[in-house]
Amino acid sequence: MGQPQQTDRPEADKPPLRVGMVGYAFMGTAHSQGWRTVGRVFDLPRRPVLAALCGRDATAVRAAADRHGWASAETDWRALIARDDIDLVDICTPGDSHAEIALAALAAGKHVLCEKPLANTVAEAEAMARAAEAAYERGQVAMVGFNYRRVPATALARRMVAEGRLGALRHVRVTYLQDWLVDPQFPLTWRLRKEIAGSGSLGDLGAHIVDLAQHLAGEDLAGVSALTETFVRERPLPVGATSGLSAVSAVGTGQVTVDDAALFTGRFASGALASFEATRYATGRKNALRIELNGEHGSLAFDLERLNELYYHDGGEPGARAGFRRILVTEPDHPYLDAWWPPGHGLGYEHTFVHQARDLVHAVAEGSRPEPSFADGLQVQRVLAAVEESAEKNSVYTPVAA
Ligand code: SOE
Repeated sequence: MGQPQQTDRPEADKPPLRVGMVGYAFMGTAHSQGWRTVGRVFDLPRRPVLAALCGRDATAVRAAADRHGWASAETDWRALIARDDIDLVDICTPGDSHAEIALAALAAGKHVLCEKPLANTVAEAEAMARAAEAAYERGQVAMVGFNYRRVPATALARRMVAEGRLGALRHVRVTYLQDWLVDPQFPLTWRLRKEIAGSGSLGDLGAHIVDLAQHLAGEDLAGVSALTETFVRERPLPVGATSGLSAVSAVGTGQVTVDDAALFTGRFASGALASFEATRYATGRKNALRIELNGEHGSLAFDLERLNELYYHDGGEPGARAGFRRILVTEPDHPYLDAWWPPGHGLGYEHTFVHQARDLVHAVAEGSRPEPSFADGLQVQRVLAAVEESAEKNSVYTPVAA
């Protein structure tokens, strides 16, 4: 990650970047925090303005706009996109509307930030990546919201891999464990419906770890072999609005149409092997994204539940002194941290959205290709599709002989 261009200009003199956001639930709240905070922490080349928030329910979207600091509210995303006082459209809706909104926004000349997974199908993601590439030629940028690239510790890990500190990679081991579906009475919210979410743990959590693994390894997966499972196939229907990962009580039941858990192995083009586990049934694990990379010269390990730390083993150390050591990732020369608190004071989950906004504002102002691009989102989508295909064929599953 390059250092930001310091402008030292008064905020008022900076050209505004007027953001219109669609969706205001969990991710919309997180992105709002990012947009609201970023210009106060980082010295940016443009000044983000929270211009308009969009959602279907007029009363609820107005209340959310007031709560999160958006200047106006819209109830139709087409009207939002048609506004000429919006420069960038931020899409925080479920996956079934990503492609339609992103394609319309790009066609209307807007920059776009789209939550992960990029789309619900490879065909949608291909259309989005094509449109983003054409829009880039016209000076627009499009980024997909894989926010875990922007934890300072994961950004540092990427830097260390790129510096060659691990040498040739042998293993990438990743898990993303949550437990909010353990209760079979948890209602059938949109995240459990294929027509809205595209897939279950795979698209929601698996997308993050596929992106992070490929990003840290610096290469793409060439193939996968997978098992998926839906443990609870019928759940109570939710009544009324759902928010975040919670929902209120229910009347009747409906079918779960997505995976509850996905386990897969993968092979990188270089020959490195990877393993992945994405589940919402890891009782006691709340948001445990863990990744370990083992290379010929060393290893790195990260755990999102201890996100200010990165563990590093330098294989060149004499055996008597060698071992994983903790790097407390809070120094000013660690990624993003020159703008934050003194060493040791630490950051959290929401700061990843501030960093995402920071990097996107720089890409817009500098006309650079933002990362992760829609092409990166498409590559993740292809991996997810390969996982589903492998799981359907049961190609990984060799029954143990009796
Ligand atoms: C729910 O599983 C969820 O909110 C994901 O949708 C997010 O992408 C992840 O960051 C946290 O968990």
